[in-house]
This record gives sequence, C-alpha cells and structure tokens, in this order.
Amino acid sequence: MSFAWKVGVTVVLFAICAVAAVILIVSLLGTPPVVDYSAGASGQPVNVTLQAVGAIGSGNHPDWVSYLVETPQGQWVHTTVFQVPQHTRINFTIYNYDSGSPLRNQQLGQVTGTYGNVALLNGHPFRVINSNAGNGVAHTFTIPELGVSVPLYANNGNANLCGAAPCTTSSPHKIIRFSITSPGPGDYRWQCFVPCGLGWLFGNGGPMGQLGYMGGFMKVVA
Ligand SMILES: [Cu+2]
Repeated sequence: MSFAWKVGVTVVLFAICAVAAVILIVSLLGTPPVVDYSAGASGQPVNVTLQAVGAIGSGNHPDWVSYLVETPQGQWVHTTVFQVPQHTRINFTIYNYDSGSPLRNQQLGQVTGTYGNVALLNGHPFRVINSNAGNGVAHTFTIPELGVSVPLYANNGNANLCGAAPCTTSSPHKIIRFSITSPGPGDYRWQCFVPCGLGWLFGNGGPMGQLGYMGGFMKVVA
C-alpha cells in the first residue's frame, strides 16, 4: 500500500468516526429524558406535575420558553417526555410562570377532553378563557390525538416573573389542574398550540419545534 493510500484511508476512516460521533452526540442531546410515573402503578390515580416557564435559563437556548416535568420524588427535570400507566386517571397539575397574550384562535381558549370538560384555575373551575381580557393565555397543554386541550391563563407581564427554571412558587404563578383517563399503550404527542416561539416566523419555530421545550410525548405503558 502506498503512502498516499494510507493517508487516504486514514482520512476517510477519521471522517467516518467524526460523523458517527457527531450523530451520536446530537441524538443523545436531542432526546429528552423520560420522567416515569408508571413504576409501581396499582390502578390508583397518578399525579403528573409540569411547569411552564418564560425562559429555561440554561443550556443551549437559555431564552427559550419551556415546559418542565417534576419527578414523583419532587425533582424538576428539563424534559417534556413522561410515562404513565394505561387506562388510569391522570391528575395533571401545571404551574404556569409565564406571561401571555390574546389568542389568534379563540378556540384554543377552551378546555376539552378533560373530566367534565373542566379545569381548575387556582382552584376555580373554568371551561374557557377569554384571552382578550385580563392577562391572556400563555400556553396550552394539548394532546391532539386524545382531543385534550387546556389553556394556561397567563401572569401579568409587568410582574417580576421567574427568569430561569426551575421556578418556585415564590414567583408569580397560576396553578391549572385537570384530569384525563390515559388510553391504551402508545406514544401520544402533546404540544403547546400558542405560537410562543418569540422571534421565529409566526412564532412557530425554535422552542415550538423542538422536543423538550413546547412539545413532547406522553408515553402510555401497560
Ligand atoms: Cu407555548
């Protein structure tokens, strides 16, 4: 084998290794961790707790809006993927720390697909939020495949809002609660339908298009 061949083969092998390493790193970074609420499930209702923040405050995109998920042990994880048992009552609690705006589509102000088609805002039942009044809507929690959608009433944008996650209840917040019944096993995509990707085309890029920020999966297991 000539010297030129050796160099050529070495360069090609190195390039292949470099590409493989980049693919591995990107795939690892691009897969948010799973918070598991299904371990030890015994048919009893399962409590899922999320928070929505105006800025995640760390990582590659510190100024992006994001959801976080709280583990059953009470630790906040920057992810939007969680796992629940099948055919079980799932009680959601979402802490919203973000400000909002009027909705472009008022349909998204409605609560759908929950027990009684109702949700609680700081303990008070509601079926719809008029986003043209008050603080508007910050985000929605929507599982299109299940017809579930709940708007998150916003905080006053002039308040001293939490600037980095995980936020605590010492910052202004709204508490939204609702329940659904989990379906059979599968991965159910959920996302926010408020175009909250500030600075992106029509608000639909950035955090709206990346797992771990404004969309994720509810994994349902047997
Ligand atoms: Cu959003």
